[in-house]
Amino acid sequence: MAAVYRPGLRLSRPGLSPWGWSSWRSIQTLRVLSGDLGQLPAGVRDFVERSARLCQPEGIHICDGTEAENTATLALLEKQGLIRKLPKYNNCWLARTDPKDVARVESKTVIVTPSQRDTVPLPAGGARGQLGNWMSPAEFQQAVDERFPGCMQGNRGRDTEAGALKILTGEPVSHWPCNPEKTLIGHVPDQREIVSFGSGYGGNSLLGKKCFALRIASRLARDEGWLAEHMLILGITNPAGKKRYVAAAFPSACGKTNLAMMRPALPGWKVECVGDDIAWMRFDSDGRLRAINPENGFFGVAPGTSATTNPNAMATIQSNTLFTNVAETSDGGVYWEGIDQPLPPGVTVTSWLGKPWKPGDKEPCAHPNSRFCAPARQCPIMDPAWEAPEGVPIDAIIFGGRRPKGVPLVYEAFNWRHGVFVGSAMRSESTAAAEHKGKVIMHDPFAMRPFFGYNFGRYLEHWLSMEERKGARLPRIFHVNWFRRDEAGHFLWPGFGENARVLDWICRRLEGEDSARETPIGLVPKEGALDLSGLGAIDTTQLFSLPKDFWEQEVRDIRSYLTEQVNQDLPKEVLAELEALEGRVRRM
Ligand code: SAT
Ligand code: MN
Repeated sequence: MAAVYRPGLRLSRPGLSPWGWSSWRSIQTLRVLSGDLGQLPAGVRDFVERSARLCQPEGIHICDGTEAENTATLALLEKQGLIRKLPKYNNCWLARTDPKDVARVESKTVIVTPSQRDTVPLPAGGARGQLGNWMSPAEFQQAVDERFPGCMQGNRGRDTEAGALKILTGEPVSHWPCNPEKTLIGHVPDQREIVSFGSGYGGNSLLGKKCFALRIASRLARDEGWLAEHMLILGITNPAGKKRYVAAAFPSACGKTNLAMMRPALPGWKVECVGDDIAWMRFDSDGRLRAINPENGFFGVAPGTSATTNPNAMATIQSNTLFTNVAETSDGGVYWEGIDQPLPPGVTVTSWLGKPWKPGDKEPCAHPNSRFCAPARQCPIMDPAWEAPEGVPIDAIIFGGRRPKGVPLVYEAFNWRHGVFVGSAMRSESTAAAEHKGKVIMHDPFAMRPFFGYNFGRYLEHWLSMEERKGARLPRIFHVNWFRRDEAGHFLWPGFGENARVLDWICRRLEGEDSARETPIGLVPKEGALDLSGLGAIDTTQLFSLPKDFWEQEVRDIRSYLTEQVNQDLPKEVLAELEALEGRVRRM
């Protein structure tokens, strides 16, 4: 299965593929180092053979997925100097990548369809589209032809590779195999194909993750009537033993993994984790929305992870974990910003760039997007049903963002259609890209902006259509914001384990409790309905205030984003929800 998503491999047969195979140089024999080509299903074998003829690797290794194979692969990577052992833990490893290959590259991530509008809405007034990148089949064919022929050939003195060692003419920059100038992450949804070149970073090269489980799967889901979403899934049990499952979508830097593994601060409550990043959801024959996590592990951001912010993640990564671009301690451990662990006397730190580092240095010791990659089963609070093929029943969907101003701690959508609008209008503060100054509030509808596999307008139609499904019991939709600040810049809400108090209110709403009051933007907890016992002073007036001038500006921004970016493809129902919100804000 893994091979299907490997760089350059295609699922289609030659006769059916629009991409030409004829120009590939043929090689006489395919050297199979491990496994038996003859044992593969005919389609897979065909695919491997054609890919090998194209890329010309020195040998072919057919994965068997065994522990022995894993051990041998780690040993090989260690020998090649690509990873090093972290002796402080059990079977943990550190990879330091080329500093140019540290994150997803959105500008080089494309969806290939004959018609541009199948991939992206055409923005109004010639504005630059922000909802994905389209590439024509002809341009894509050319890009593939420029990159793949012979790309796995060793010892050729060229700096091109996809899986082979980098050999530069001149000083080697790093042993990390990558080709940042030529990186391309291509998706061909009509053919269910992914073609990835030039990057070893998780989101670009673990093709079962964002490429398949979100981009290709969102298109499959649209065709087949289900949902592939950028959502965590968690189970929450109240002190009386009543359990509910919720799914939640947050843009990056909003603490998705922390919420998925939360240790509730409310006594008697229990949270269990089903997944921290992706949810595949479909209605079962009883009309319940059921979710599975299609992943086997966690690929989480290391900086900021600590025994305080996420004790369960810290427990998960003590063994069998591959770290990338974190700092290393002289006693064979890992280190990063916000790990919240004092360095033992005499222990020194080497930064992700391989330089000596000490606390107080200006540059961070770990790359801000440094990661841990660990098996999900090691998380102490994995839900007993996390691998259940039928999935877990979802009662609520939570959208959220990092909003320093104006957006209350929690509100509930009036109904499904309003909830779809709330998802479309999601925004979040992110550390600005280099070309911006300071922090900016970015639109990130459904937290899916970099992951849509097809036109976002049609995605909205697909979500709206769930309402028409016969017998569907639609989950309730909520919006949360843990990050509101007061005038002095202090957080108004403690967050982390205390977020269980918000989940408690959501669960009580699901039970039918009359604990909400209507506001122009949605339903918020009635006075006293949020359990704040033992929390000390919380300024609920500020936490839930809805400044008219803020919301006037917010609806203006949402309108210009949706009408410019989604333009002709904006469903009339979503536009109607926007107009209804504008009217309510006007009357505030
Ligand atoms: O950057 S990745 O796509 O690999 C991980 C993530 O954003 O969830
Ligand atoms: Mn993600």
